[in-house]
Order: sequence, then C-alpha cells, then structure tokens
Amino acid sequence: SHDMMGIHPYSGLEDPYSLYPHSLRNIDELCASIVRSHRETSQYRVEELQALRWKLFSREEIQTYQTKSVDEMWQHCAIRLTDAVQFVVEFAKHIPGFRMLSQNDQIALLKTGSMEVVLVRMSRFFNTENNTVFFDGKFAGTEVFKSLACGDLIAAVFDFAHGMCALKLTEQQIALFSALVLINADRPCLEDRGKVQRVQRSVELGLTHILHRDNQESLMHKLYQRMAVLRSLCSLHMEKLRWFSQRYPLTAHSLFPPLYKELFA
Ligand code: CLR
Repeated sequence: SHDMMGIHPYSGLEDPYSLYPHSLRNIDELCASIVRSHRETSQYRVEELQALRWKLFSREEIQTYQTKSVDEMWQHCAIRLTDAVQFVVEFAKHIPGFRMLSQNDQIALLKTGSMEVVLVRMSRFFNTENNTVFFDGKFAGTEVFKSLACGDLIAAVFDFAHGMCALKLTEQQIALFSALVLINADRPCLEDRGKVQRVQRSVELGLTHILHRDNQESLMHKLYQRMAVLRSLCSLHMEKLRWFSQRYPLTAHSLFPPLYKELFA
C-alpha cells in the first residue's frame, strides 16, 4: 500500500535492485518509511506505556503465574511472543527493499531476525526503575516467569533490555536499528546475498544519517555491540526451545502457534 501511494523511495528507478540511495532526499525518505512502519507496528506508543508504568501484578497474580505448569506457561509465553513476532513481520514488509527479496530470503531473514527485533522492541516495554516488562496487560518482574524453568534466559533477556534502555534511543533510532537487525546479509541460508547486502547498505546509511543528524555518531559502535549480544540471546532461546520440545513434545507440537513453530522449530 505504501508503494501504491508513491512513498516507496526507489519505485521510479529503472533497475529495481539498485537500492542504494543516491541522494540525501532518498535517505530521508528511506528513514521516514522505516520510522512510519515502526510506528504503525509497535503496538503501544511510548506515552501510553509511560502512563501504565506503575501498573504492577499483585502478589496473588504473581502466584497464579508461578503455580502454572511448565508447559502451560511455555504455551502462554509462546502465544505472546508470536503476537509480537507478527507485528515484526508487518514491520519488515514495509522496509524499502524487503519485498523485492525472494520469498526464501525474506523467510530466512525473519527466521533469524524476528526474535532479535522483538527483544530490541522489549526495551520500549521495560521499566528500568523496577526491572519489569509489560506482559499480559501489566508490568512483570522476572519472578513472574519462574515456572518456565529457564531463569538464565529470562535474566539475560531482562539484562539486555536494561542495557538497551541505558542507550536512551529515540523512536527513530529504534526503528532504524530494528531494520538493520533484520536486514543482515550474514544470515545463513540466503539465496541472493548480494541483493540483501544492497538493502542492508541502504539501511546502514539511514541509521548513520539519523545518528549524524542527532549528533550521536558514537552510538553506532554500541549498537553493533548490542547486535552481538542479541545473537547469543537468540541461540539461548533456541537451546531452551529444543530442551522444552524434548520434554514436552505434545505441547510443542500441537499447542504452540504455527508461526512460532515455523520460525523457530
Ligand atoms: C516485546 C515487545 C513486543 C511486545 C511484547 C510481547 C511479548 C513479550 C515481549 C514484548 C518481551 C519478552 C516477553 C514476551 C512474552 C514472554 C517473553 C516478556 C514486551 C519472556 C521473556 C519469556 C520468554 C519465554 C520463551 C522462552 C518462550 O512489541
């Protein structure tokens, strides 16, 4: 729909794969599309989350989560995560250049990147003052996730959110960083690495442009460091998922959302 409105920055180019933005105006348009796509798929606005900051789970509610069985809580979280992933898929579709990639490469990028973008987005839903995340309508500390039986993963994920919050990124910076996490030519199983690389370069250029404009070029280095942490978190998530699927094959097979299975299993 964005393309039809003529917003797509490259729609007029003769070579549809020549994604590299040649002028400042193209970079501005690229950034604007990515920021708009982020805004339209981010579920909650920052101000809305700010207003909900002190809505915490009560003792009883926490206990209800803690007394759920391992597979019940896993299924519950897998459903929440899949909702979030669905919004990331929507976000990806509107990154200029993404839809020009082959179906195979779009899926390969989402398989490895969607969970990472969810974790980047988690920082918007995180309250560093009391280490809680917005989950199921209220703010939850790590103790809420106790029955998942993967405390190390939860601690690492909360740590990551804390570190992301410390960078104090603007919504535009989060949008461009999320796009860069997704469009990564180093991911496995890509058919046309060259094409992905060209899209990646344009997004990189956009992020550099925004950081330069915000006078925060030093953030680039820190963001690349966060990307390395993201990769390790996602392999930990996959490891836990394999552990869970072995112990609870029935839940993993028949009660997990199809998209969760398709992307991560
Ligand atoms: C991330 C940002 C999204 C909204 C959103 C939905 C679900 C949340 C997720 C955020 C953050 C991480 C989260 C998740 C539900 C469960 C998961 C709290 C806020 C925790 C870390 C448990 C992971 C368990 C897996 C191992 C199954 O826009």
